[in-house]
Amino acid sequence: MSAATTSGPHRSRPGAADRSGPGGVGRRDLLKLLAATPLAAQWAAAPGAAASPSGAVSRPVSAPGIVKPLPPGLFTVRGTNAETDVAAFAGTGRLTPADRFFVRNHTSTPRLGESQWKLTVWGSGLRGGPVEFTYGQLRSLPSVTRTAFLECAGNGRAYYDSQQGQPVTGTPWTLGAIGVARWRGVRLADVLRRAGIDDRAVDVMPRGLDDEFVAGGVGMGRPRRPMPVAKAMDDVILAYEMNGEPLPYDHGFPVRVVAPSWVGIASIKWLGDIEVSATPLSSPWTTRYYRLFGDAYPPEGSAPLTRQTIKSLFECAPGTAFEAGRIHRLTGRSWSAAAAVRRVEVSTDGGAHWRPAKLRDTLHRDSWVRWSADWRPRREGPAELLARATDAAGNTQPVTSVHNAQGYLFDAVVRHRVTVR
Ligand SMILES: Nc1nc2c(c(=O)[nH]1)N[C@H]1C(S)=C(S)[C@@H](COP(=O)(O)O)O[C@H]1N2
Ligand SMILES: [Mo]
Repeated sequence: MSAATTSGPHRSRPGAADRSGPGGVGRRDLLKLLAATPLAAQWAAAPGAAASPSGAVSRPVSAPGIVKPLPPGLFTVRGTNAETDVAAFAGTGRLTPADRFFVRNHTSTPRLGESQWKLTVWGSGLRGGPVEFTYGQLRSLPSVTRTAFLECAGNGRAYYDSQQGQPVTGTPWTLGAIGVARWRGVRLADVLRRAGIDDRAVDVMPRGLDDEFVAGGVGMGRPRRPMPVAKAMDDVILAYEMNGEPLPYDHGFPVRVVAPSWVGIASIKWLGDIEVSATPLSSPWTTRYYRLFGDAYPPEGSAPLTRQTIKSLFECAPGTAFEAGRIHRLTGRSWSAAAAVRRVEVSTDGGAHWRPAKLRDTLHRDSWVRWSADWRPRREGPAELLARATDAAGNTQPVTSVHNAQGYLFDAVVRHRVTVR
C-alpha cells in the first residue's frame, strides 16, 4: 500500500543529491574537502587544539562522526557529541544558528540523500498494512512551522558532580546541550492519520537510520523510543527544515522528529520508520536510559522521562575575568518545559543577595527568554554568578537537584565561577 492516494507527486528531481547539500555546502565540495584533509591532520592542524607535553592532542576539536565544523570557542567536543559553549550564545537571537547548535550522536551522522529516502509507517496500531511516504510526498503535505527548544535530558549533568559531589554516568554536559530553532515540517498526527492509525493504537515509536548503538558490548539496535499516542497526535512534528534551511546532516537530514518540550531523545534524527502499536512498546531508551534510578526512586526506576525541566545560563565562559570597579552587562537565558519563564533573579555574591534581571524577550512556550543584569564588581578575587528562573506555572529552580544515577534533568541554580581583577 502506498501513500500516493493521500499526497502529491514525488517531487525529488534526479541529481538532487549532487546539488547543494544541507547548510548550503555543495556536497561535492564537501566531499572533496574531507577527502583532501586526512582526519588526523584536521585534528592536529586545528587552531586551539591544546598539545600536551608529549605532543599529543589533549582536547579534540573534531568529533569522529560529526560532519559540520566544530570551531573551538563555539563547541567543546565530548566523545561523539559536541556541546555549544555558553559564551557562543551571546549575540545570537532567540534562534540558535545551526552552525553552533549542539550535536548529540549515539554513533555518527549518516549522510543520507533525500531522493532515496522514504518513511515506512507500520504496526499493529494501523488499520491496514505498512504505508510508505517519499520525501516528495511528505513535502507536499500541509506544513507547520514552530519554534521550540531541543535539549538533551543530560544537559547540566556535570553539576551533579562538580556542585553536589554526586558522581553520575553519561556525557558530562555543562549547560550547552540546548538550542532553540524554528522547525518546519508536517504534523506527525497528519502522517499517522494518512497511514490509517486505529483507535486501538497506544504507542508510536520512531526509529533512526543511523548505526546500531552498542554499549558495553551489548547491541541496542538503532536509536528508537516510543511515545504515547497522545503526545504523537498532539504537537510532534516531522521536520525537514531548521531555521529556514534544509536540516543539516548532523541534525537529522532529510527528516527528523521534533517533540517539543520533551527530552531530546524523543526527537529521533534521520527518521526511517515509525511503528504504531496496539500494545505498549519499549526500547533501551525507555527501560535502561531516560528513567531516573537512585535512592529517591523505585528499583525499576521512575516512569520513562517525558518533559524537560527549568534552567538558566550565563553567556560567558566559566573563569571569565571581569575588571573591578567597572559596570559589566551580564547576559543569559532561561527556559522551562512546563511554561514560559516569567521571572529571572540574579545574584553576583554567591547567593546572598538577589535582584531581578531585565527580561529581553516576550514570553513564549518551548523557547527561552534572554535577560540581562548590570554588575559593578568591587572586590578582586573569585566570584560566583547565580541565575534563578521562575516559570508561569510557578516552578522555580531549586538550590539542589535530586540525584539520579544517570544525571538527568538537572534543574538547580548553577554557581557560575568567574574572577574579578
Ligand atoms: N537517530 C538518532 N536520533 C537521535 C539521537 C541519535 O543518536 N540518533 N540522539 C538523540 C538525543 S539523545 C538528543 S539530545 C537529540 C540531539 O539532537 P541534535 O544532535 O540535533 O542537537 O537527538 C536525539 N535523536
Ligand atoms: Mo540526549
